[in-house]
Amino acid sequence: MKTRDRLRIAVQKSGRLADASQQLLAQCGFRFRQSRDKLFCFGETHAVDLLLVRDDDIPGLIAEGTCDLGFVGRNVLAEQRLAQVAEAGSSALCEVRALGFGGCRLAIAVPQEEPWVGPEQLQGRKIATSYPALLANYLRENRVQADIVVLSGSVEIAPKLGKAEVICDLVSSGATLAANQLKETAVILKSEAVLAAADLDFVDERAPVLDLLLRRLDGVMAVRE
Ligand code: PRT
Ligand code: ZN
Repeated sequence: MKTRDRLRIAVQKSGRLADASQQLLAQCGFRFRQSRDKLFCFGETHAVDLLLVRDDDIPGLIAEGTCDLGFVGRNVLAEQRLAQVAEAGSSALCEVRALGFGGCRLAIAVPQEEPWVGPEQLQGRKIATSYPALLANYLRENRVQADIVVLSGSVEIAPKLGKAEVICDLVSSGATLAANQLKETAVILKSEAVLAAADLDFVDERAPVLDLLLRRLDGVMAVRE
């Protein structure tokens, strides 16, 4: 097992979770100095450093041991966990805490004029998504066979482009679906930002820092509730 004397946390560099992640760490009393290239933050108050990355890279950085923890959407963590299980038979990735921001849901959306009776109406359809593993799981659980069309972005315009009739995408206000004449139906996953990790049985100096971080996070979350 690798040893290190500082805890390393992956956080989103820019995007929906970036500011709230850094604010939460600040509320926990952790202060950082950002490197000139803005990719690394050195912990000034505690032995905790941040790596600023794309959210999609966070589970992989944790799984390979480059980072010990990450602040990432449950949707990204769950998708990559399932992909690892499919590929390697198992995954050490796990959710340590829910963080109470970045709330959204991964949902099936159908054309507005189509009545929703249940998952069985997805049988034989083309469904566009950026979350193929989570969607495949949902379809399997509901004994439905459908054609998954994997898109890395702009999933909501797939029906207009004729790539799929139905989509499975993240929704928060619902405005994007409405603008594309789609409506939300089944929710596959309720998501929010989470603290992700793989192996937390540290035998080095990271152990006391992790304890402190978790205690402070729990304290901040309790006050926020
Ligand atoms: O650059 P990087 O890869 O790091 O960022 P990204 O562009 O992949 O992710 P980003 O910053 O958009 O989202 C990061 C995380 O925020 C997601 O993984 C979710 O956990 C969470 N989150 C919360 C959301 C939303 N709400 C959300 N509404 N992520 C995306 N959306 C998108 C959705 O895909 C759809 O296009 O917003 C649109 C729908 O929003 P409404 O309000 O119109 O319903
Ligand atoms: Zn991303």
